[in-house]
Amino acid sequence: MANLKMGFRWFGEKDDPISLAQIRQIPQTKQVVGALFDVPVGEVWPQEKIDALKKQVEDAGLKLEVIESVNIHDDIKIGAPTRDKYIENYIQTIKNLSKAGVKVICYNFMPVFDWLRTDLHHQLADGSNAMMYDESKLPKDPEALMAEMNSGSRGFSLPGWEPERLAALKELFAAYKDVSEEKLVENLKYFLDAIIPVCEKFDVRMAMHPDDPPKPLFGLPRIFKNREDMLRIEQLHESRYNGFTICTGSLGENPANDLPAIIREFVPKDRVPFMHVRNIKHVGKNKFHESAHPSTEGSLDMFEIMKALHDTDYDGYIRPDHGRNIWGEDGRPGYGLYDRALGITYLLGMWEALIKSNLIQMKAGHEFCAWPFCMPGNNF
Ligand code: DNO
Repeated sequence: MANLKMGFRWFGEKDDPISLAQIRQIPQTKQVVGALFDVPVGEVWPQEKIDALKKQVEDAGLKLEVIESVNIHDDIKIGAPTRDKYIENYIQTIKNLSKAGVKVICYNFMPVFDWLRTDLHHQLADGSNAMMYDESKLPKDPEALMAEMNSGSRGFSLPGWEPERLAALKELFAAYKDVSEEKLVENLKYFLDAIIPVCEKFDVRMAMHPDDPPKPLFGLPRIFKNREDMLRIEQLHESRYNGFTICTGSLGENPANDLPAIIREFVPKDRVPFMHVRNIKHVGKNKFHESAHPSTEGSLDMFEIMKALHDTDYDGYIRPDHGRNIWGEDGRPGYGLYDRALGITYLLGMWEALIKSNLIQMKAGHEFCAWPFCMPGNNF
């Protein structure tokens, strides 16, 4: 019987208005999905800093088993001659994280920009606000996009938008000039071939995050957009340590992506150590806003997503993803407390119903699984 490990993303004491004590009060949520945000991309994460974060999390009664993200230096994605040095650093970071008991590293392989939106505070009819993407409003000039993201963030750092890295945006774009989709895939393979044997030895699973939005933008290639891309990536290095974060919101931005089918295909292959589960609402072509988690509020069928996880005995890590800012909260775009906590309660409510209805069927039939041992957080 599947055993969900529910988590909550946290940006650290200095940079997150949400405290660990608050996270501790969200029912059934034991995992903090954390990171070191003050180590420049490409450098080794020092053991003492990792250990300090772990201690802080554990002192609050929580666990630190998933890191999101250890970002990848652009030289690795570009395939620059200096990449080996950065890969060595990455390997050392994997070893250090493993020593602290980390089991999963979420990462992405998107050139230049991580996720992007055209409005970080789109006003919804109910008075809350959420992030929005409207391709017709996407500036042609990446510098203009960067300025909009920065001003929209209202002083919060945005994950994957490191100002020091993006300061030289023109140079960065020039460095990617010859990086085609094929080249980017080759560079991912080079990276995976170097790190996955280390991950196997140190028992840390890599969980690649989809591109968000899942399409090429600004002439930059994107290589994790759909099921076909996942098939290609999993073959680059055959190992359960070369896995995916299935982010329902990111993949769901393309209505052609059938999320329950993707879950039903890749979870049984043991390639999914981490799930991001959130909803979005399509409001036009290439136009969506993020929404509250329930199916009624967006375009994704969240029950079918959870049912696919249940039916495939998913027992990995999971977290709610971007929520709205509600009840007067003016938090980091996508990462307020209240709406993500509501999201967790909704997801776990469905999970309980899925488990109990299955138990009733099993009891009526032959097998028996003693409730409540099958609920998240209960190892048995
Ligand atoms: C945005 C996040 C991404 C994600 C990375 C994973 O809010 O979904 O920044 O963490 O792409 O590497």
